[in-house]
Amino acid sequence: MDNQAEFYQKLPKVELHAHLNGSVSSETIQKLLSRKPHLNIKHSMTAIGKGQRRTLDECFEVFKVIHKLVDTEEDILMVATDVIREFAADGVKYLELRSTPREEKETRLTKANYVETVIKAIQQCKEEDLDIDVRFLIAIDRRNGTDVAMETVKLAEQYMLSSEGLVVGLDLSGDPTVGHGKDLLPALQRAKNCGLKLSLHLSEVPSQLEETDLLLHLPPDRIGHGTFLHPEVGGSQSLVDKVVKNNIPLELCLTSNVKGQTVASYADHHFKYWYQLGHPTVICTDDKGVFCTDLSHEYQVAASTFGLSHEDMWRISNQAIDCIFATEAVKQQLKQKWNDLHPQVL
Ligand code: 6MZ
Repeated sequence: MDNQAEFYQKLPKVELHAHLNGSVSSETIQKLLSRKPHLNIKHSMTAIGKGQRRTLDECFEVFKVIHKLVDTEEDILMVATDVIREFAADGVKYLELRSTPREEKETRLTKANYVETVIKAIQQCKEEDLDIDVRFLIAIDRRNGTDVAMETVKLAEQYMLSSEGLVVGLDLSGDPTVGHGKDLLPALQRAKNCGLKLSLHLSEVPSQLEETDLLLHLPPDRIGHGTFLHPEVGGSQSLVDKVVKNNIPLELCLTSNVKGQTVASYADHHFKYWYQLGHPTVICTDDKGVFCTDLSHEYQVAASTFGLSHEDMWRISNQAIDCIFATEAVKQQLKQKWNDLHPQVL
């Protein structure tokens, strides 16, 4: 490992935008492939390697392949524990994992089993004494429409109350070109009213301005991507003003956006716009397995692309603590951890 890579690995980090099934490493994929050789799935179908790019549509096909490989409680438990251990090994001290509860008739997996298995994985990792605090955001896949969204919110509500603080919020994700946010508004409003925190994928693709404007009225607690919010890329000043006025942090995933071709190059990434504005942004991975990255690498790429120093990157990771969905007490513990680690890292 060179000096730079070592610095970013040691830097304590917060990961707030990680889709469970997009985060599966090649090592775990290998284990899944050997469990299900009959599916005839190749490694190249589950990840987008160095220098490769795909359209966003093609990325969503990759998730479908991974879902075929992860369809039992046993698979989910292995995938979730592996992903948590990998984030811990990469220096992530606080992680919010998000995942869409799935029902699989063939393996008799129910959505409740799905959620409980992810919770079990988080609890198992706690017992291993890993230096990482993990929470769970239950995800709505927008392509499944109004009724499923409401059902997902009810499930999230139930587990928010029974998971001892592990389920903290709700994510809205899925193919941004499918469906319209207005159909999901009642479910999202209900989630907000019952105390679930909301992280919504907004303006991940162009031409979603009306939907974004509508959903910003909730308002969400964080925004995923927000690639096309600002006027320089066809967004609008009024959207930016709403985000700034409500101080809504943005979760930014550089490699994901470049490989998924919604952003032309690292230098063109909207990180620059929001960072220069002094608005809270959190560097995240999105799908570390599919996009073959890790959070240390994302920090290193942001620093080298935008000429930021180690001190700047420390500040960015420290400020991410303010954007987490866990309680104020957890924030204070993390701030303390960062203070303790400061002399060893910088
Ligand atoms: C929107 C995304 C995404 O939920 O099965 N997902 N949604 N934009 C993205 N940008 C690339 N990346 C992942 O993890 C996979 C699911 O996360 C969402 C999609 O709904 C995908 O099916 P889970 O753990």
